[in-house]
Amino acid sequence: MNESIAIDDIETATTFDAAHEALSRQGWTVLAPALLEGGVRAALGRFGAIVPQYNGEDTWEVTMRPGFEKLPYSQSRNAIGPHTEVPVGNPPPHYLALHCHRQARCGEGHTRLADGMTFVRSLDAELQRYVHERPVQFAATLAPGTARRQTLTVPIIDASASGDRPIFRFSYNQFLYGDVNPSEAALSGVSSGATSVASTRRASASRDPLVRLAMLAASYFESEAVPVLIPDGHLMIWDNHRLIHARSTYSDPARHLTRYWLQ
Ligand SMILES: O=C(O)CCC(=O)C(=O)O
Ligand SMILES: [Fe+2]
Repeated sequence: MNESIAIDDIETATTFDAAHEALSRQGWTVLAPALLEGGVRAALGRFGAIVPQYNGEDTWEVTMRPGFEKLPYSQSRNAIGPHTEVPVGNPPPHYLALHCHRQARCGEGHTRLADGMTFVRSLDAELQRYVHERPVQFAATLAPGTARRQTLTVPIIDASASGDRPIFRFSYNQFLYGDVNPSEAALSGVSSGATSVASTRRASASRDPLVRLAMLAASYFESEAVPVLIPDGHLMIWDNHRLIHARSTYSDPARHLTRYWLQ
């Protein structure tokens, strides 16, 4: 196996000023290891306050764990469709960060990023109106297959948010399968109530705006998203109110990143 890792053609910030500039210009930045010498938490503190995640803790390990082999989940090696983090949050975490301990050596496992508003401008007028005006019920079980479910009903572009910019929310999983963290049953379109909604949606794919949005985002990501293979020891931060992210499938079981949420 090739132990070196090709750093994609991405700019890496070597000062905090450069990182802040990139974050406000393009919505994301990758911090070089030199900026993390005082600790990852201290570096993150320059961008926001770390807040707890679904597990109630400040950190979440993005690495393969048994039990999620068939799911589009952070602790699997599967691809994850275009989404924003915690769309049921009000507000969702403002920034997301991934600290890379070891990137996949298989040539895949890219974190992919695209600007939500730029994606929206690629849509036809009817869908643009839909994302601005129509309230959508976002729904997330805390982990696949568990019982606790949160919902929030807001337009995909929420202009009523308190900041100076709208908040963009998106979930390929939710729009196709009815939940941000779909169970295996929801993915295969059998059993539970939520699932019959999902299969009905897929059946009427051409008419359902959410299904169309999921499909259009997936193909938009193929051609337009920036694929970032965060190098070992680096930290990527992005604006979760503005960017959509996704992940490509990978095979290397040693890929390991730690995820943080900031407000
Ligand atoms: O594995 C990745 O690159 C990102 C996974 C993801 O979407 C997340 O942890 O929020
Ligand atoms: Fe994510």
